This record gives sequence, C-alpha cells and structure tokens, in this order.
Amino acid sequence: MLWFPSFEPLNEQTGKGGRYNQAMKALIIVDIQYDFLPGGALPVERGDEVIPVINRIQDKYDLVVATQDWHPAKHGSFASAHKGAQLFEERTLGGLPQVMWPDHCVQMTHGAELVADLDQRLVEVVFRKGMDPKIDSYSGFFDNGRKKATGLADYLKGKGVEAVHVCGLAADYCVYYTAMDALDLGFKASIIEAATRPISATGFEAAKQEFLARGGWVE
Ligand code: VGL
Ligand code: ZN
Repeated sequence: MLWFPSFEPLNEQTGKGGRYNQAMKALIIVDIQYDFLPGGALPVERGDEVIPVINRIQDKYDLVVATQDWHPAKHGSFASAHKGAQLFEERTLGGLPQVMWPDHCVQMTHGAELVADLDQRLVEVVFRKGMDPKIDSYSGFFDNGRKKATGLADYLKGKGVEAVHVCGLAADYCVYYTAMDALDLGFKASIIEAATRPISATGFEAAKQEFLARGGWVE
C-alpha cells in the first residue's frame, strides 16, 4: 500500500501528524534594495528605518522569503523609456495604467541589490519580479496584468503556509499589491505597519482601507 505521511491521524495532544505541513505563517520581505532607501534612485522617505525592525521580527515566523525588484535597463515602467514623459506622471504600458518611475533596480547594479544590513540568514528564497520590459510587477505574486506568476504562491502553499505577514518597501505599491494578492489567493494576510514606509502617505492611507475592506489586517 502506498503510505504517505499526510494520512497520519492528527494527535490532538502533541499536535503531530495530521496534515503533512502544519499551518504555517510566513514573513514576506518586499524590495529592501538600495534604490528604495534615502539616497537611492526611487527613495522612500525613512525607508532605512524598517531594516532593524524587520531584522528583529524574522525569527517569529515559520518561513521567511523576500522579493527583489529586478528590471532590465530601459524597462517600460521607466519615464526614460517614454518620449517626453515626466517623472511620476501616469501613462499606460501594454494597456494598463503605469506610473512613470525614475530608472531603478536595474539588474546587476548596486541599486538593485538587497541591502547588506538586511539580515538574510533566515531568508529561504528571493523571488524576483519586473523582468519583462513590457509590464510592471508590483506584487510579489504576479505581474500587474496577472499574466505570469512568480512561483511565490505555489512555494508558500507547498510549505503549508496559511498566513502571510508583509513588510518592506514601498507600503503603497509593492507591499500593498503583494498583500492584496495574498488575500485573493486565499491566504490570511497582514501588513506590518512598523516595518514598512510609503512613497505617498495619502496613497497608503487609501490602500490600507482597501486592504482592510478586502479582509486583510494591519498590525
Ligand atoms: C516599487 C515602484 C516601482 C516598490 C517598485 O517596490 O514598491 N515601487 N517599482
Ligand atoms: Zn520597479
């Protein structure tokens, strides 16, 4: 007979057995890269302050993963790739609304590297995003058109993760979109406010309301 550990009955006393993977909670550390820190190409005000906070909380999770914005030069989200575009104005890219960002997180540049002060000892996998020049990718799960998955959802589900806690930069873009997609994918999801900073404070206030209304929590 084919024996598989997931068929072991759950022992209520020890908590052992039962499903192959017990309910797990994961920390997702979003885009802690030099370009998002003060002095970087797309700086988030006081973005550096989240790093010691993130380092302190990592060991409270069963699993820690990170994301990395990883654009080719001349990525379609860069204002420099569009004739006459102003920084931060809204245009379109492949039929989707697109903010015209300064060049940032260009592959193999210092600005794209994960910050050395981030303790990576517990980070099991780094999921890269934003490689396709024709579409931006705020969420760690999918590109903005949801055409391609990064593999993060399958990875987390394969590990038995039920709840994700999202931190990092920037609160109103990649953190928010990652947390919203997590809810859509059936995870419980929170945003850790002390461990994130926004590009726009008002943008993040609106994002938080959307996230709470969708069933997320802010801790
Ligand atoms: C991000 C804008 C453009 C982020 C990435 O990490 O929040 N924001 N690319
Ligand atoms: Zn980007």
